[in-house]
Amino acid sequence: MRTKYFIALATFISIVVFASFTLAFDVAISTQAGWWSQEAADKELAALADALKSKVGSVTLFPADKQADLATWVQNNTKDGENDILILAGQFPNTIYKPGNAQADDSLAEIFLDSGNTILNTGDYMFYVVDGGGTNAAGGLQTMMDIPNITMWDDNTQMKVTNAGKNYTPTLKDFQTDRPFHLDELVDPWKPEVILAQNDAGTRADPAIVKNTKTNGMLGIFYQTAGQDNDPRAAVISEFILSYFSTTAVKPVGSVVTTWGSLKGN
Ligand SMILES: [Ca+2]
Ligand SMILES: [Ca+2]
Ligand SMILES: [Ca+2]
Repeated sequence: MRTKYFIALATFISIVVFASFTLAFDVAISTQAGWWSQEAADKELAALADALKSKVGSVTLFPADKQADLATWVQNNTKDGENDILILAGQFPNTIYKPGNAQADDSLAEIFLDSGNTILNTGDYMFYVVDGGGTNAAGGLQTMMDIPNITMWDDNTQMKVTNAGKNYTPTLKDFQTDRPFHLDELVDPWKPEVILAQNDAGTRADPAIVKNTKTNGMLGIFYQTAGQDNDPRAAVISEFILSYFSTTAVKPVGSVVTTWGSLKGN
């Protein structure tokens, strides 16, 4: 009887632990770096994967020669009922968006976004660079968001950490960004979702997450900076994902407390 009791207890404890710490979404990381060194990206993004693995559904790293596999991941995670996260490192893989904005709507990447998933970017201007060239230029972000005039210019824009930044990402400190989100260029249904750091006027932000309030798709940037290999990307991005998504994600907890009570009663 005692053994049975302890097996049951251990099982319920592992259910509680699993339910509390595993978030029900998947993460893909494209490691092809733009505007920071590939060596730093490989190291930093492996550290990011380590910080996330076992805490989210799955984490998969896709180097530059695995972009066909990345496209398969994007397709498989587009309409699976989860808000999955694709992380880019400053370049836009040509397998999920036709270079030169040749498919201004309904690319795999845009369908993924418009199905309520999230894309984050670090390094160069979001969606601008393909295989080392500025093939998409500003049109990449504009066609992905369907906002004709949005841009991410302004080198050395001073960012000050917000209260949300202190709350979600304790590692984030004030810094200078080179490619911030222009919050004053957002057009409905896009709205600021979480602003972790911004300029004094509140018009430029990085890191920042914006949301399409019609589709629930989200875009986020973290350290869109030139040649700053030492920005603490792994720490800040993992802190954000594990804090923000753990408070918004639906957790599969069930009736653990009731079960525990009735188990004790026996
Ligand atoms: Ca998924
Ligand atoms: Ca999904
Ligand atoms: Ca579009």
